[in-house]
Amino acid sequence: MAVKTVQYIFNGTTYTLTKNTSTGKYEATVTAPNKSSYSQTDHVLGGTVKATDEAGNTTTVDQTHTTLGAALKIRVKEKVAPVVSISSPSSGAYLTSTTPTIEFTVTDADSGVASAKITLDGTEITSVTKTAIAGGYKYTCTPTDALKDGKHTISITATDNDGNTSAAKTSTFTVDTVPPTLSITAPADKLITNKSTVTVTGKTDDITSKPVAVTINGTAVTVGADGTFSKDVTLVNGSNTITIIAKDKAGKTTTVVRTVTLDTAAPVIKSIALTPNPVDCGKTFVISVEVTD
Ligand SMILES: [Ca+2]
Ligand SMILES: [Ca+2]
Ligand SMILES: [Ca+2]
Repeated sequence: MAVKTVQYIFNGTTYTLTKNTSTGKYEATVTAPNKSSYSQTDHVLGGTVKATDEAGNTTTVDQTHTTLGAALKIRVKEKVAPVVSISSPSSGAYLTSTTPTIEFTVTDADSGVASAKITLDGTEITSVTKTAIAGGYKYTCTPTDALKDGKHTISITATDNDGNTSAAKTSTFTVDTVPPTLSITAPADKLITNKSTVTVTGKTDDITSKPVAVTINGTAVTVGADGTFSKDVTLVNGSNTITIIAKDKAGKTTTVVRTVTLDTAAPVIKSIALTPNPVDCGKTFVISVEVTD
């Protein structure tokens, strides 16, 4: 009556245990697999212990054993946090919507995504739609209340099924619902001039998303730090439409249109008549001139 061998079959490998002379128990040091046991039944890995005596009798116990089985079940946990990726709004984005769609994904290469938490300006959004993607989920939500103009920050953390929580992933974006201001100081609307160049001057500003970009008839002009701009526009004879558009970083625009008429042709004097002619001393006569332009 002597034990010959004690073996442990675990995760496809057979380990031969050695007797600890001080305790009398059979032992081996086993390296856990590199993969989480979360996907296994009850999230644990089983195993088999096989004892053989010198006479060749064998006793086998595995995880299904009524009394000893539970002791053979081991939970293997991975240590890699899930990966959070914010699809929108992207960091630095300028938005014109006060209820922008927020979309992000969470994936985990091993135990899988257990939960995700999103806060907007520090307040959790609890109504979130979740759809499965490869390795995790895509989450979609909108702000609980309409956002005010200005900067906002979303922050997302996620936890996997083995309890690993990601560092917070954040995105700071700007909501801007107000178009820029635009005032044109020159030319006056409906100006009539004989100069073939007119200087367009004005000033623009925006509360939320400066700098403002300005175009005149589609051509970008330089805008100073104080919002002023000045640009010569060449006129053609007749009516000229000058369209000035100011656009903030969110894409909100304000448009001003000036109509300027260029007239370089001098008037034509076609006829002159003095009536009566001759005229008596001290009496009146009428001068009548025919002029066209
Ligand atoms: Ca993980
Ligand atoms: Ca704006
Ligand atoms: Ca004329």
